Amino acid sequence: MKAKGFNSILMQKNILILGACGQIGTELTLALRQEYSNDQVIASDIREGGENLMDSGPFEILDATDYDALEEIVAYYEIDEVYLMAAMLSATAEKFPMRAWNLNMNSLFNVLNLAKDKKISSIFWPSSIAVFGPNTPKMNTPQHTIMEPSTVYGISKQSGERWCNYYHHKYGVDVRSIRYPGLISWKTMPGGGTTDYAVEIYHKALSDGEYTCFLKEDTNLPMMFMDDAIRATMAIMKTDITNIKERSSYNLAAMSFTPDQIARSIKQSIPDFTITYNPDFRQRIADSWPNSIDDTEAKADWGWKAEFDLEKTTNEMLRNLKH
Ligand code: AKB
Repeated sequence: MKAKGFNSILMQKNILILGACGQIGTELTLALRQEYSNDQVIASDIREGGENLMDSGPFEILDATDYDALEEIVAYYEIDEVYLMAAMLSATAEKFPMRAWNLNMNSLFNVLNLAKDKKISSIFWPSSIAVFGPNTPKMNTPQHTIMEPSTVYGISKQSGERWCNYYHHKYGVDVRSIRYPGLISWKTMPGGGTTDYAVEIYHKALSDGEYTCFLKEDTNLPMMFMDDAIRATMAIMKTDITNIKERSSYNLAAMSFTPDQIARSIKQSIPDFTITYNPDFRQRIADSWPNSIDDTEAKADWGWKAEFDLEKTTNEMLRNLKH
């Protein structure tokens, strides 16, 4: 086993990211490497990622559903904290329900059990607005309300939240979670989500000057720019344990918009940009989700505050993707 050396003397924590090559995982790894040190943040995924991720610190090929392999990496690097970012998202999960359930649930049980057995001390696990369903109040959806998700992904996220809550109360596991809205970023493409249109549209606006949207023009969904999502993730993990009152997952909000509104905001910079609509199976998923989220508890408990609205997001996306 690797000697911990100065790290343990200085009581610094070692961090493992599972699913580090995905849309959130990539940016989270880079941000954590800036916050801590490159050597303290171990990136892992079932495939290799971009150069920025691979070259800036340790990387391991690791399947989050393989408990033995995971346990070995945790022991080797003397991991304290795990961020479980590996998951199958809403649109892909509808096509492969059992694969989605197995990946989303087995990976979660693996990290929960590592913490239960005191092999790691804390976990971040992302939930989603997908925990809500057609019977949930759509506007300003509260923290505690009717959920009844109607998608495979949403069912796995709601179950995951119940298990996190259970492991915390039964075994004292320090697992913290956020219900992410749709995330908009320029460094890594999302994959297999219903909110992915809000990233694709910027790429297509710049490359083709037009975009065919797979959701209807008036589909209003909660969204967030990636910088806000990363800040929230790091804030919830850094806050004192006594501030965490929700052990299922926290509602989190920044903005809500429709495809028509995002297209209009792009037109401010690219006046010739055109959008057409060709809704597919993802429309039903989107229709089952809230229009906007009430994140009073995250604000009150650990000081959450969003910084990016639609205009700021559009400016950042177009500026960075232009290069
Ligand atoms: C998806 O669209 O599946 C995700 C999510 C809202 O969790 N972006």
